[in-house]
Amino acid sequence: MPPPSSKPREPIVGPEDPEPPFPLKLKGKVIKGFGRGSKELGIPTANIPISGLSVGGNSSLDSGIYFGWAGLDFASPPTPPPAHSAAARRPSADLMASPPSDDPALQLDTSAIFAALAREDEEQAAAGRGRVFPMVMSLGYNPFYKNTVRSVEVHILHDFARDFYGARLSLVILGYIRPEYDYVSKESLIEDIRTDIQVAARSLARPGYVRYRQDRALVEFDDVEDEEVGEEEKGEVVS
Ligand code: ADP
Ligand code: RBF
Ligand code: MG
Repeated sequence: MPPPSSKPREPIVGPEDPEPPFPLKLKGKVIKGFGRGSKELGIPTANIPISGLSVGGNSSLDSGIYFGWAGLDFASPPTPPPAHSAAARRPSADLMASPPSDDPALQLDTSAIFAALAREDEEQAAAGRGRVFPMVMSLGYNPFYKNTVRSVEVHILHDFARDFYGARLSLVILGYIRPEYDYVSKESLIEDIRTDIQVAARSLARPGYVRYRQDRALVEFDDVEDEEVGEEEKGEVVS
């Protein structure tokens, strides 16, 4: 599906409080993806096995772009950054700083809101538990790249010093942003993803959504399977 012709995007999506089917939950270990996120697009995405979708009975979830919270457990050893280190890129920080604008929705400094929330987590992080971050998630076939298997990819709105392949990731998905599109150019795909990051940040900064950061599922990882999955291609195909 092509994107609607250069229509301006809504700055915030969804109702004031998440409504069914949200919240949806999903967990998995961070695996190797297609190797494109950081290198080609400048936007790293932590891929988790698609089999994680069936855990909460979500295997029929529509493809598209979603937002919510991500709990990350670094208990598994972090891997050293590859040559094209994702950590060298900092797309989210720039995007969350509020740009000059007359629209009050666009003046929101979401990075300041999330920094304050993160400070509340410090004690928990020091105790060795996971930390919670805002996230935007792509579920689907990446029509621009014509993938043959469905994938789950999460961009976390935080600048990490290093990669975290093998870490356990727990998602609480709270809303839907848009369907996946095909694009005329890589640049227009990147532009839309950057807008998704801003839409996710603003949408999540509302009290009805911030509340879900307390969900225990985000910091409890004991139920994440210890399966070794090498590459995205090995993921289970869910149609
Ligand atoms: P792959 O194709 O293997 O998924 P990417 O280029 O998409 O590679 O980079 C993803 C990796 O980058 C993640 O697995 C993670 O280890 C790391 N990473 C660093 N910063 C982020 C971030 N903000 N969001 C998601 N992943 C990140
Ligand atoms: N790929 C597409 O082909 N079409 C899309 O509309 C699309 N939207 C995305 C939105 C977000 C927020 C993210 C993180 C990724 C999106 N992708 C999309 C996937 C992108 O092509 C993929 O992350 C890279 O190719 C790396 O696997
Ligand atoms: Mg990726």
